[in-house]
Amino acid sequence: MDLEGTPALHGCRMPAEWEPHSQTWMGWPERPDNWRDNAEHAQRVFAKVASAISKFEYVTVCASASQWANARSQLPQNVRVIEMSMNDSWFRDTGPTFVVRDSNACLGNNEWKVAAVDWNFNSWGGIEDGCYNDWSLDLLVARKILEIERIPRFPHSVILEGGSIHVDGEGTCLTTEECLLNKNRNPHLTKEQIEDQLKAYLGVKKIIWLPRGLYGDDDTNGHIDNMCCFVKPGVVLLSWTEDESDSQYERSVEAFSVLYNATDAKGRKLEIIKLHVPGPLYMTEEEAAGVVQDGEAKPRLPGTRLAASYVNFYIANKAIITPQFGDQKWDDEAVRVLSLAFPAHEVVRIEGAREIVLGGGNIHCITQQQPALL
Ligand code: KQY
Repeated sequence: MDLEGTPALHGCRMPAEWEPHSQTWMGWPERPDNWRDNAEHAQRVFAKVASAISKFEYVTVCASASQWANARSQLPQNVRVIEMSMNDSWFRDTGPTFVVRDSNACLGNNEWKVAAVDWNFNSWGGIEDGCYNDWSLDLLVARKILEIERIPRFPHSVILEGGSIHVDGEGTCLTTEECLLNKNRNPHLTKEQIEDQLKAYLGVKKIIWLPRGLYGDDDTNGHIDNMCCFVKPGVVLLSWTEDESDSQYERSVEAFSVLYNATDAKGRKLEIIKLHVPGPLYMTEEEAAGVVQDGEAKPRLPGTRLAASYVNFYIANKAIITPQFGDQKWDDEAVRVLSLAFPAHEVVRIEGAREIVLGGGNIHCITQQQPALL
């Protein structure tokens, strides 16, 4: 069912990721021009992520017709596997952005409490700049999920990926200018008009703009979900490095200064927790050689700096699903920092997350939470 008007007009807000979920949605990787060796390594890591989350909440994995049996065989029985076509498997970006209507909004007997925004999508920048040339199936992913769940939909023409926004559930949205103001998304909209859209569709009151995302995050033009996220209202985690010779350094310092001087929708100053990046990590010859370079998708070149960050974790019910890159020192440090930041959650390590980074994102980018009906 399609709804008229905007979520804010219906009294809705996008809940924070730590609010209770009814389930997590994921896709299943397969395209050989993005995932090396016919996606065999990526599939193993996606299966690990789904399996880890499924210990804390329901998980549905969507796989194409030709991959359904393979996905079913690699995933545990408590994970639901359904058939869905897609161009790639980044459900943070192609899935719905769920919104909730809290119980104090006036509801009739049969009225809905959860709805979702179905944003427009152009493969992270369109034909010139984007990651692949045909995204027609991705455009239907959010709608199909909402049909399955019988959840009402707010269709929207604005191009926006879920990885480009984070909310605190109390009126504040974090994003980056590098992505949301990029001319390859919504060139006809000014910053003020984009703010108005975020307010109307996420139910937020205040937007904190970081200038840039993570160094090397060129696929997404600097999504916020690799750079900075909320831990709870008033507290953020920021991708950090102490190495002044690393190109990441000036981006982190610049973001720190914006966050330090910011206040949120409730007028609070922010506490900033630094989360050191791994590496730097680079794509190897062997990894690049495993990707089919067919002209349909962005080429993958050896020596490319990988957009690897521990901020790209996922908050499941009672668990933090955390990427690990095989960089012992910073992997352990990330687990230490996240355990302190989320004392009521179990921090679960996902080894081999490098395979997701090779495709251009990480655990947060491949997951999408559906809020619980409370
Ligand atoms: O960062 C994300 N939310 C998704 C990354 C997609 C990269 C496509 N190659």
